[in-house]
Amino acid sequence: MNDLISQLEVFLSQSRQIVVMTGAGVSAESGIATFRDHKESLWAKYDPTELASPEGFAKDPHQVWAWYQWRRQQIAVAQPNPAHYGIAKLAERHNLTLVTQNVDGLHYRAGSKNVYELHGDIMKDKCNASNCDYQQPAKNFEAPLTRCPKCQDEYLRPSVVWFGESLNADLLFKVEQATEQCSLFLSVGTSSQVYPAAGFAELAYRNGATIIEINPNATGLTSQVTLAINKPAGEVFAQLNLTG
Ligand code: BJW
Repeated sequence: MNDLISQLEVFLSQSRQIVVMTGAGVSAESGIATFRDHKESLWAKYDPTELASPEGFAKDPHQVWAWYQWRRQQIAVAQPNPAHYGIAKLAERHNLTLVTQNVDGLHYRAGSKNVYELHGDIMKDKCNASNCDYQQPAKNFEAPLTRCPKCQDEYLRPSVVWFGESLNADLLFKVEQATEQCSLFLSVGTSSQVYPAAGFAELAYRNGATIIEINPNATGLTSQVTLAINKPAGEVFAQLNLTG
């Protein structure tokens, strides 16, 4: 482990522009369940790919709403871990773009600024109607499903990106630009299975950037990385020298 940390420190110190892409694994040590490697929770009982979809919401809006309210309660009491804090600290001394697939806001709570949240923010509600722009911070994590107060047409839903829905085009453009310019792409705690997010590491690879992955398990990206650190992200960042 010490040798891997030293190698990571060397790569970081030599890099002009860094993109950090995080996924659910970065919040695992904060007690938030990941999507695809959890055996013992609600995640095992229900298929997240069905719940996190417009079809799932249309089929059973009350169940999907209850699932998100449960997750909001979990996230509200969770604390950022050394990986969130370490990434925020890295940005103080590097030209770093932080991109996350997570909707939990823990990077912001750890002090990161300008986080590109590709899949939205679970702590906001929006109207499910495509022609209504109503959005508000979610305040009551026990409240039942309600109709949109503005249009009354559709239900409110969490302001996140479900399967089959488009990501924000401006955000994608900014991430693409940063990825094309980076010399180091750090992939932390993502299974690299969900697109377009997973495509950015591939783009960085094609452009000749160094790819480093921090993940206890191998992923589809692992064969393309220069350095794979098969350890939990919080442990890795806790050992990284982030001063100087
Ligand atoms: C640790 C750890 C520790 C554990 N430390 N690590 C191209 C090819 C094929 C398909 C597509 C494609 N382009 C688009 C698609 C379709 C689809 C897609 O990608 N499907 C794939 C499943 C095949 N994509 C979409 O639909 C996207 N929209 C889109 O592209 O629109 C245009 C379009 C539509 C339709 C067709 C074509 C184009 C939207 C994707 C939205 C994803 N939304 C979700 C839910 C968000 C809201 C919510 O939270 O409920 O986002 S799904 C879920 O997956 C969530 C996550 O952000 C995302 C990624 O998961 P992540 O973060 O990687 O988590 P896990 O659980 O998979 O992995 C955790 C990892 O952590 C593991 O590797 C562990 O080992 C590791 N780990 N502990 C470090 N301590």
